[in-house]
Amino acid sequence: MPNEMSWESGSMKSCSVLRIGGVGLSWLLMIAAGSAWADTIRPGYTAVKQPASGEASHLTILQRIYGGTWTADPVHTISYPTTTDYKVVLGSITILASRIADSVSGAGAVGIDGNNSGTIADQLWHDGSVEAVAEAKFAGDNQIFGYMDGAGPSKTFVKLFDVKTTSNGYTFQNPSSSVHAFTSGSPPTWRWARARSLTDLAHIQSSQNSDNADGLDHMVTYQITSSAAGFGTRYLLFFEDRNIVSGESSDGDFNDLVVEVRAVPVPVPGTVVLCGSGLFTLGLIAVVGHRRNR
Ligand SMILES: [Ca+2]
Ligand SMILES: [Ca+2]
Ligand SMILES: [Ca+2]
Repeated sequence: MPNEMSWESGSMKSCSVLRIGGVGLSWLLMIAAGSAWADTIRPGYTAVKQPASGEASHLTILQRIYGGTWTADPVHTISYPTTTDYKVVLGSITILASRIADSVSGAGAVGIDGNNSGTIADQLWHDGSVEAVAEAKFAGDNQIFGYMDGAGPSKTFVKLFDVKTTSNGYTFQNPSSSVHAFTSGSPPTWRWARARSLTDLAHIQSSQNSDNADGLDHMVTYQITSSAAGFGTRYLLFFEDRNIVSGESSDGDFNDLVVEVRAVPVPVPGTVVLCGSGLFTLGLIAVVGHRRNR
């Protein structure tokens, strides 16, 4: 990971809010970067590049999270660097990981509960109470997961949790997860975001391309669906934490931070919320030996 410098991790214990100023990049730079990660074979999607030696690919990460031996979905089988869907068959259970479009003109927001109609892109999200769980990290940089309310132009980053780990991989200290009820807007709308630190404004990137210092996509999304009872609809978010700007390069591997998000019932004060390995996943665990490491 030659362009992934180490970064001193801060210790943040509580939810923090930060307002981001303007990025001040030149118009020419934005134009040059606009197509840097676009998939030329599958228009509207961001191409994911092969990770550096020692880091896990999307295929490997899917297998680690959900179990089994995954294959590229024949409908969209194209080799790196590009956009690929995946699937696994585990006895009578099939799990599909289908990419959500990234940059489609006129696309709507993604419904966290999976109730989507028409064309959607992963830049904006809407509706509901959400559980977010860190699943993987392959980056030298510190990772903080959160969101920005609404569709902008405000870029107020709200932290949901620090991704607490001392090394690359799949093992995290608790609580590298969060349950949050979005309430801003009708319907509630937000952008997912990650940060290196709360003070490094250039490296707070959201799912909305225009929020980012290089104007590029920094999050690709798979919608995860399964025939397993109780699985519901989940989304796996894959972040790229470096910008394509003067003096900085990015490898475009989109595995620097991986977070699973899904709709959950609105939390009631005083109740215990079962995260990740709770009731929703019990059925699947029995079938695929689903491993959660946190
Ligand atoms: Ca995207
Ligand atoms: Ca990267
Ligand atoms: Ca990486």
